[in-house]
Amino acid sequence: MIIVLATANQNKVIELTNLLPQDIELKSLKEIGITTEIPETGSTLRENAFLKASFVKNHLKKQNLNYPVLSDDSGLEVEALGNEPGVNSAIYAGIPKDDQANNQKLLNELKKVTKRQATFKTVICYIDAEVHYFEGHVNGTISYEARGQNGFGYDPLFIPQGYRSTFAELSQEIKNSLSHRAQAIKAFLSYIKSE
Ligand code: ITT
Repeated sequence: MIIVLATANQNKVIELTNLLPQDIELKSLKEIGITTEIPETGSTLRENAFLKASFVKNHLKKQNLNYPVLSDDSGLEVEALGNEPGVNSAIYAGIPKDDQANNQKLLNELKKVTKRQATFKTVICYIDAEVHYFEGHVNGTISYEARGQNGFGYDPLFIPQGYRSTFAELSQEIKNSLSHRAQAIKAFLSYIKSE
């Protein structure tokens, strides 16, 4: 089985490759000839996940290719910030997206805040003959400073519930056993197996 991954984020590609079984062959956007950025103008993770997957599906149709497409839209919801940055997580500190600037902005916003609960969410949109959605989330807290070298994005700030370390301090294996993305992929895999 071949699936096209509708993401330009190399770190997501790495995680998804580790989370999906090896008998699924993954194709990147580059491999199918998409090199421009796909617009994410939706107001929810679900809408943006659909925009990315359907953009790629339409591109494939024009080439008479019928591969299924999988996209991932993720966001960090911080309780004390009214669930921001949420759907705007990628461009929290402005355009172009910059992980370090996003983390710095989040730390600044939470400078005097002790209530640091947050939830990381992923919505996967999978388009085969139909459109399917799979969701995952993980609860946690935001650390007081960036810690760790692993992962990407907000990983240096996100401490999953039950741990003292940030995702960036934990191994990829541990992150992949409990992350928002892992939960969403688990739901996706049970759909694939039922097919
Ligand atoms: P694509 O849209 O091309 O898939 P993106 O990086 O724009 O890539 P999102 O819109 O889903 O993806 O990104 C939301 C933001 O959340 C972005 O800043 C990511 O770096 C960050 N992010 C996503 N998944 C994450 C994870 O597992 N750990 C930490 N940060 C993550």
